[in-house]
Amino acid sequence: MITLYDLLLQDDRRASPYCWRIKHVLKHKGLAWRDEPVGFTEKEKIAFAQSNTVPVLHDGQTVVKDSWAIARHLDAAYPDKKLFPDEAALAYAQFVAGWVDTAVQPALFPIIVGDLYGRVRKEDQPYFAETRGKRLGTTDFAGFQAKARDKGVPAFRAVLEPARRMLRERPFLGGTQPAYPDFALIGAFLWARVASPLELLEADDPVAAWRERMLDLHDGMGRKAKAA
Ligand SMILES: N[C@@H](CCC(=O)N[C@@H](CS)C(=O)NCC(=O)O)C(=O)O
Repeated sequence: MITLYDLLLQDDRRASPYCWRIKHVLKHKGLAWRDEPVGFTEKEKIAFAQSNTVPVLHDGQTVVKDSWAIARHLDAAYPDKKLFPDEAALAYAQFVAGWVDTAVQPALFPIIVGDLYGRVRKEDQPYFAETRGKRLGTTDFAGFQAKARDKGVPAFRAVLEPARRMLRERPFLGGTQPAYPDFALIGAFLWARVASPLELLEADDPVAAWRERMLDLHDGMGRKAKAA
């Protein structure tokens, strides 16, 4: 039995980009799992894994924290439909995941933070305000977001340029089939979709067409998730 500890927002919304990566990996491999929702202030639920963050995966006797470690564990434990068949695939996936972590998600955060705060569970809002307020230097998240959008939306689109160049020539970052790089990037878009009604992309952007393909995967798993 696999249990995935997943971040819980208001009205059962699930926004965590890192958890979305793992849900895509589980579906890709055809694995069933039990979902365990964790609010921002319910750290006791993941203390057994010595983790402060989700995703945490409990797979039989094995406990794994951190999305990259979880993806590697699942690929080793369930070798069907390999994500990382060789060192080149592993290296490419690690690079794209690192780019999403350090460039794509940081470019998204300022332009959705007000909407995200509005969807955090009421009981978790003081925690979010304290932790994210320190990062941004303000707890007026709506005001911060409004100011950030003018420059922030074009800046976010510019960050996507490497993916756009790839997707002009092939349907997925993985080539003809979706792979871990696609799961990492769609995680960021699902975070935004669940948290905010802001349209991030121009209609004719190849990244927008790719996003539609990704939302259709696995019987529309991403598309069916409660959006903002
Ligand atoms: N490097 C970690 C990052 C995980 C992470 O930051 N998760 C966020 C949710 S998206 C979290 O649990 N935050 C809890 C908090 O801020 O207290 C991974 O890849 O799993």
